[in-house]
Amino acid sequence: MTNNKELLSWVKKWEDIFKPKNVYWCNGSEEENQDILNYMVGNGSAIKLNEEKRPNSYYFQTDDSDVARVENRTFICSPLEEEAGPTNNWEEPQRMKEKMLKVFSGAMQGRTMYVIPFSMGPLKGDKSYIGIQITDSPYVVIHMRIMTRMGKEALDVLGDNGQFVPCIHSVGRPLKEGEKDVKWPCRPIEEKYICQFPQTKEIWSYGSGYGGNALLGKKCFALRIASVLGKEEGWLAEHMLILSLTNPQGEKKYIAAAFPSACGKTNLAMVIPTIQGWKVETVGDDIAWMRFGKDGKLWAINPENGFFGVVPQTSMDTNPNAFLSIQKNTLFTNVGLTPDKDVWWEGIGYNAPKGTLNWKGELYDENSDEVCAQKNSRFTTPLNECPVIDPLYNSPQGVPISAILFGGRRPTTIPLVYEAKSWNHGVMIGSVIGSETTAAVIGLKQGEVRRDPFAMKPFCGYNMGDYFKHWIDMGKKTQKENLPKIFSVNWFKKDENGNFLWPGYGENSRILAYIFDRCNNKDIAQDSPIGKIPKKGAINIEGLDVKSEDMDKLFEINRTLWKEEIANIEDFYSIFKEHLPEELKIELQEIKDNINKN
Ligand code: GTP
Ligand code: SPV
Ligand code: MN
Repeated sequence: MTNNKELLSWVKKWEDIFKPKNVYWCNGSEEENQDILNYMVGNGSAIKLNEEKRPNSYYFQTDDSDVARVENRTFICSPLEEEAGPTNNWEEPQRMKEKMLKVFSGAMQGRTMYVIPFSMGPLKGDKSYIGIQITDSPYVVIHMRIMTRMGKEALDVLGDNGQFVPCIHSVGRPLKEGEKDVKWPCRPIEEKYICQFPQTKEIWSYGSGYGGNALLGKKCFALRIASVLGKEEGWLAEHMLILSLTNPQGEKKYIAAAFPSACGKTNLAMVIPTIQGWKVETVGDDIAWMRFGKDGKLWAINPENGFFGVVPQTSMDTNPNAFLSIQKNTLFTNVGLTPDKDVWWEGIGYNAPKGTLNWKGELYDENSDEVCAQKNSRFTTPLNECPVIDPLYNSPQGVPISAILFGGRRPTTIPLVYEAKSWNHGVMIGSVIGSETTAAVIGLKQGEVRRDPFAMKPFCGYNMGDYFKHWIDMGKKTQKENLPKIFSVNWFKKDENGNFLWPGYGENSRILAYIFDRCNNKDIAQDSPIGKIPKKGAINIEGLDVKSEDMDKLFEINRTLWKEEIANIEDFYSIFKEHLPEELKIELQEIKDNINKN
């Protein structure tokens, strides 16, 4: 299997702590995958879906307490609290380790301890990193197999002397001799821990089996730990989708976009343009690792190998490419289950068949207020199931980025699209992304606007003020003309009645096309107090069903609201104290002066 001494002794150490029934090294083969699935079907924790309707697809239900990331149980354990900064929960590393070792001790009794070697990024890519996850959750194993390059090949890349990011995970439910397992073993919310140790680049996770809490390659490694690696090594680990856009003349550009959780990354990454002759292809839908190449351009890879996407409202109308990506070879968690063993959810495009069960396994009643599919229910499917996957999605060099977009759910104030005047102005725009909260996190009051800088508030492994500075510094690493242009977008502006002013989804391609042309320096933008906005007529609205007064509202810059916005940003900035870069204060002051001018 491996002769990597460090790895072997590390696995042995954890075996002694967890005291599992046995240890299993994952090779990533189809046979192994099938064995684990069969085992889960056998013990009732998975259901095989109808082979005719959803070939090779499986269904899972979690515990009520384990349906999304738990931000209040997520900790950045750096030696000093200041290193974690004001936007993270902090605990001293040694103290946290002592606490966790108590609950880790014997936590895998009666279970198998799986050892999962995986690569974030294409195998052997010079931008890729190897991780090893230890887990007692077979659900995690089959998900890691889709979401990462997992198994023997990753171990081969590691070799005898390679370094890996150690990822420790237990659901925290040891089984006594003869005790029957529950369907979804986990701990109550207040007993869960999702811990990152930035100094030693370790991850320890306890008590949850779901999503970013448990698939440790994703948010814990590819964002929280990688953001620290990026700061140390001079690159960027971001909560961004990556797409390519080809214009009717056949010219292609790559765009990255940061939107907070459940704010439209998967949808935009796979969007089908409504405007003639334009094409979008997908590189990634959640995470981008970006560094400057020898040519001075910013090159991005998607470190993941699959999609872990929000299910509700996914349909042939809203996101056909996502819908087509989940027809087969897909794992579904917390959606509805039909009597003929297919899946169903709100917004799938047809009514629930009689006898459909909701995500808790109870009979679904369409007249009741209770949802059928949990709001953060997810599909897990390989990247190569996507009908519009970009030919370069697996390229170790990645793709050159021409534009970076920042957005969130903003019912007021923020126009449909505007452009930063400079890199530093763009960094300011990213640093103050705001969004109405969504179901992707447990424990937040829904529908309130919170600041989520760079969509990284839950995912930055160090002081967010220093992270802003890192972005400013990245802008000095190359010539100005090589820097991507930066834009703010907002698909979620609402009218007085609370209805979206913009149809969104496929129609967002009209904004992408405008951005594409701006990247070619087309003279279609004009100055405004907050940045560059499209000149009248610059956005293609042919065949679009939006009233012209609504278009005006979408681009309105309301000075009263902007004054409130700036005051709110000043409050937000104040939490970073001396970690807030001077450059951002200057950028904010300039906008403030412009807004106050007349
Ligand atoms: P994470 O996986 O949590 O990081 O989320 P995400 O950013 O990938 O969000 P996703 O694309 O899954 O979208 C989340 C929700 O936003 C879904 O319910 C979508 O239907 C909805 N949504 C996406 N794009 C749009 C849009 O352009 N307009 C509107 N109104 N809703 C959208
Ligand atoms: C997010 O919350 O941004 C996600 C889902 O992409 S999870 O993997 O659970 O973090
Ligand atoms: Mn995400």
